[in-house]
Order: sequence, then structure tokens, then C-alpha cells
Amino acid sequence: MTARALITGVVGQDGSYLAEHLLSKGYIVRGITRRASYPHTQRIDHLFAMYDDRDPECPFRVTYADLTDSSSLQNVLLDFQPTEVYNLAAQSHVGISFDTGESTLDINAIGPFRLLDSIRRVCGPDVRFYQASSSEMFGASPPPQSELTPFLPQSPYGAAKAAAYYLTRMHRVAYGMFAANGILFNHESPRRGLNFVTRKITYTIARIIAGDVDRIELGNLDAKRDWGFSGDYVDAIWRILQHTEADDFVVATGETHTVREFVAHAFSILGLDWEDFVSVTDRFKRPAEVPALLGDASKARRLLGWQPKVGFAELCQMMLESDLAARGHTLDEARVQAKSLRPSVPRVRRK
Ligand code: NAP
Ligand code: G4F
Repeated sequence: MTARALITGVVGQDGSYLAEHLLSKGYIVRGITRRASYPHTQRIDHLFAMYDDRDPECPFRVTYADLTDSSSLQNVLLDFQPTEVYNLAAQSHVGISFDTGESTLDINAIGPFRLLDSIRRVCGPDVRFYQASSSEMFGASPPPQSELTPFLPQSPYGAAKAAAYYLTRMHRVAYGMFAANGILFNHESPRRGLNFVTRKITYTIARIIAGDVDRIELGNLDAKRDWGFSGDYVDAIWRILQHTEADDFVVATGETHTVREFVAHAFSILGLDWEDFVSVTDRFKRPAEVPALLGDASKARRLLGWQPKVGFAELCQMMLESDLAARGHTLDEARVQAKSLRPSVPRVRRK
């Protein structure tokens, strides 16, 4: 029987890479997206162009549904009859979760419950379920973090993801469902949302080169993150659902860097000193911070045969090159342009 994957959050970073990954393996893929007032399918428009959804045999379709709307979830499950469900949809911004705590809990904690409960009622226990859990659940627990590290969430986002993690395990234990958690550490790509720190940095550097702006404003530069590449991580996500039994896995590179190191490295690729272009503002600091994340993915390596391919420097350059290319610059042209830039952050304003 052909595998049939339902992906929530298909228009997001991971959803778009996962859809490509599963289609390349011969899956029939159904994505869900929620209504937006302006089209936001840029990450999957190339898939719409590849597949004609007027063809009844088309392997890729997207329909409207929402994690806050149980009936929409039940309708898509009844209609599509998936063999695997990947729950990637979320309000995924930690900083914004402090401003939108209630809706973040609704989407990120009750949303997975609605989906699990709907799968149990509509599809039965044979469907395999993946929950996009997060290293943010570890919060203040010191690194390195593994599957055995206690959760100490520091944000509404982290608390909601911890609730969803336990609800996923509960469905496994109580109802015998194949319900698995991937505890993924930060992963980035040229498709990363513009207000996450790595993409904000590479996108704004491209704007500095283009002459649109003269600096980047950032918050906490001391936070440490274990940054990997989303394209590598969707393969781990797929492997988690192919494992012989439902289980929980940390997915990480095992290397950590500060935000300062990321921004310094990105500017250094163009021969620039980051301190000439970065100012620090309280505006982007959070009421509580996760100080340091460093994942121990030895279980995923051992049981799933997974390991990351793209390292820190390659990831940073890939993202910068992509943002420069979108503004019509090659890396070499940008390096030439960079030589004519004057520092825009006076030393006295540096904190
Ligand atoms: P993303 O780019 O923000 O994608 C999340 C998607 O969820 C968006 O397309 C969003 O749609 C959709 N969504 C939000 N609320 C929804 C709702 N009520 N109903 C249906 N869809 C909804 O995030 P990502 O980086 O791909 O991350 C994928 C998942 O992994 C998320 O659950 C995230 O929390 C988790 N995660 C990410 C990382 C990471 O470093 N990237 C690490 C650990 C865990 P709109 O575009 O309409 O908002
Ligand atoms: O890029 P970030 O916003 O990612 P964060 O908070 O680590 O969350 C991401 O990773 C989680 C996995 O651990 C995911 F679950 C979650 O969905 C998301 O994908 O911030 C990274 C660090 C933070 O310490 C933040 O305080 O960068 C710091 N930072 C400093 N200046 C900033 C900024 N973050 C943002 N977004 N914008 C700034 O200007």
C-alpha cells in the first residue's frame, strides 16, 4: 500500500522540506494550511508548479484545516485516510509566545490533543503520529540535554510543547497508538522565518549590502544554541516514524554556539567586523531566557542511523548566500561591496 502522509504546518520551514522528502520517497502527501489574509505558500509554490492537483492521481495536495478547529481536522482525516501524520503546525516563535500565551497554548498544546484524539476516533491505532517537540522544553536544565534531561520550560511556548510531549506519550501508553516525539534542537535554512535570530541576521546583512539599512538590532547575544540544518532534520523526523516502535528522540548536532558567534561569523564571511553593524536593544530580550542548548543525539544515531550533514559554518554561509542571491548579489560581489561600507554603530553605543 502506498504510504499516505498528512503534514500539518506544510507551508512552514520544516513542512516544506518534509513534503519534498516524502514525495521523493513515493508518498502521497496531503498538507494542511490555515486561512491567511494574504497568500503565504512561498515555501511550497515550487511543489504546486511540479504537480497538477486537477489530476486525480496527483500526489501532493493542500487543504484548509486548523489545529484550533477539531471538525476541520476530523474532515481531513476522514477524507484523506493517512497512514502517517506529522504534526508540525505551531505558533513557533518563543519570544512572541510571551505576548500571545493563551493562543500559543491553544495551538501548541490543545492543538496536538485535538489531533491525537481525532486520529484515535477517526483512524484507529495503526496510524503513526509524529509530534514536533522542542529543545525549548529543557529550558533552564543545563547542557548537554538528552531524552533523560528534566524539562524546565522558560516560556509559554516551552510549557505548551511540554504539555504536547506528555499528551503524545499518554496516547501511546493509554491507547496503544504509535505516537512519537522528536525533540528537535534549533534548525535553520534559507526558508527560516525572518524573525528567528539566524535568518534575521543573514537577511539583514543582505539588506545592509544592498544599502537598505545600516545595522542590525539584536537582543541577548550570550544565549547558546545547537543549530542544525532543517533539510537534515526532516530526514530524522521521517526515520522516527519508520522505527520499529514509537519512541522519543533528541535530534541535534552536538555543537553549540552563542548568538554573538553566529553574527560574528556571518559578517566575517564578507570580511566585516560585526561590532561595526550590530546594536543591542532590550526590545528583543525576553522576560525569561533559555541560556544554553546542546543536544546529545546519540540515541537517534544508534537506533535510527541518523546524523547531521551540514555544520555551523556551512549553514551560516548557505543562508547568507541565499539572502544575497535574492537581492541579486553573489558572495564575491557582496565582498567587494562590503569594502566600501562605513561602520554604522558608533563605539559609544555598544553595550
Ligand atoms: P514554522 O516555519 O513557523 O511553521 C509552523 C507552521 O504552523 C506555519 O506554517 C503555520 O502557519 C502553521 N500553523 C500555526 N498555527 C496553526 C494553526 N492553528 N493551524 C494550522 N497551522 C498552523 O516552524 P518550523 O520551524 O517549520 O517548525 C515546525 C515545528 O517544529 C513547529 O511545531 C515548531 O514549534 C517545531 N520546532 C521547530 C524547531 C526549529 O528550530 N525550527 C525546533 C524544535 C521544534 P502560518 O504560516 O499560517 O502561521
Ligand atoms: O532564533 P530564536 O528566536 O530561536 P529560539 O527562541 O531558540 O526558538 C527556536 O528554537 C526552538 C528549539 O529550541 C524551537 F522550538 C522554536 O520553535 C524556535 O524555532 O532565538 C534564539 C536566541 C534566543 O536566545 C534569543 O533570545 O537568539 C536570541 N536573540 C537575540 N536577539 C534573538 C534576537 N532572537 C530573535 N528571534 N530575535 C532577536 O533579535
